[in-house]
Amino acid sequence: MVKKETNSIHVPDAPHRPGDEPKFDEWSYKPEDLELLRIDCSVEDAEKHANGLVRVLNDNHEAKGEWDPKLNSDELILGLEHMLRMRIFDERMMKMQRTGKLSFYMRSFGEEAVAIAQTMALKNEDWLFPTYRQPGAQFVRGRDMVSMICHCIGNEEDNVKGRQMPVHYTFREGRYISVSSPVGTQFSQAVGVALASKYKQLDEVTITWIGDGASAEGDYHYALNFASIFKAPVILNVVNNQWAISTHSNFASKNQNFAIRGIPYGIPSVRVDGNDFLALYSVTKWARERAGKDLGPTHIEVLTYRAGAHSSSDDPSRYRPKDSNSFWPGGDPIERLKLHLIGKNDWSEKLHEELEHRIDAEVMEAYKEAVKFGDLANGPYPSSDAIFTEVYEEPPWHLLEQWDEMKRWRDE
Ligand SMILES: Cc1ncc(C[n+]2csc(CCOP(=O)(O)OP(=O)(O)O)c2C)c(N)n1
Ligand SMILES: [Mg+2]
Repeated sequence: MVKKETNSIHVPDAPHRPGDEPKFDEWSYKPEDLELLRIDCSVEDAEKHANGLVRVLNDNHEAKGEWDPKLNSDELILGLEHMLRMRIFDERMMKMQRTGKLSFYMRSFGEEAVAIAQTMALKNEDWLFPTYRQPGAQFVRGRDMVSMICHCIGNEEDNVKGRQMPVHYTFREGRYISVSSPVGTQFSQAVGVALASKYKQLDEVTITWIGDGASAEGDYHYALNFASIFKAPVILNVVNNQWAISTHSNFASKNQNFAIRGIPYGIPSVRVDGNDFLALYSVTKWARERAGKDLGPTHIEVLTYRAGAHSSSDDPSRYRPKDSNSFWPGGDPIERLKLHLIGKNDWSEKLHEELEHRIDAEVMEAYKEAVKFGDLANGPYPSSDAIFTEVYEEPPWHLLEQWDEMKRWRDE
């Protein structure tokens, strides 16, 4: 066997590490750069949008360009309120986790606009296939905060009876499908549900999200292929927040533009500023209209930044510069929408502060209500029988055997 001199495998390194100045390319994209696409656009028509970045809010927080969805102030204030609710809820839940009241937690910090703007752009009968980074969609669909907290605690009122990790919500009434711990599985399931709606001739669209890291999995590619071939009414989002726990997005894709990966599959693809509420809303509404008119799937890269830790078990200061989020060219989604509204004289710092206080009280109230159904340290918890019930209509013999064994051990 003849060995070559250079046979090492190329392993990409992150662009910045602890102690470095965070390195982000400056954005030259302006809201006026990209025209509104026709809903029946060809894949080629969208190439410019996949290579560029759809924005509506400019650097002075004014809404500009053809993608401005022209939402009225009530709709914008509602969006701002949902985002603020998500952030305050997350902060409170993290404190609960740190004081031993929750076992684990994951925040949407810096990415609040994604699920909230995108879900607001849909119809209520549309199906949501989220990851753990889109719980905000539930606020849009009217989920009661007490039941969300009961799930995170895993107490007796947890609607999934402790079978899932915290933040892996299921909200049937809101068509918010169970979050899957094995990342990526939701992508191809979403395409299947979209095809079922089409087969049943229902005016229902499916939206799904996958992270930059998980988009390196096969599920992502199967989903795009199926969606394209069968013209599924589905909106396929890759949320590129630059990190998959401690792994930079350059590990998931050699090409750092994730949007254009939809083009060879024949799917119109767009890249959007994920911290721009208006741009996200607009692109999603456009994609919803395409799907609703049977024009097929849309693939969207949502360009954003994971401002906080991956989860309560993670310490990002070990692998990326501290406060790197403050260098992100897309800024903060809440601050940007707030300044936009203030600029239009529809909002003020005072109203903002009052809203923060009101939501903070709402979260505390909900937490106190939730622990009445059991806390992590003392229970009551869902019965251990729930491991065996409600999975199979008729549990198979080997599970019945295990169930008996568990009862013997438990009741001894
Ligand atoms: C199939 C699978 N592999 C690995 C993991 C462990 N894991 C959980 S989240 C995560 C990172 C996912 O990153 P990304 O897809 O970018 O989503 P983000 O957390 O950034 O929103 C990993 C590796 C998992 N849950 N499932
Ligand atoms: Mg990621």
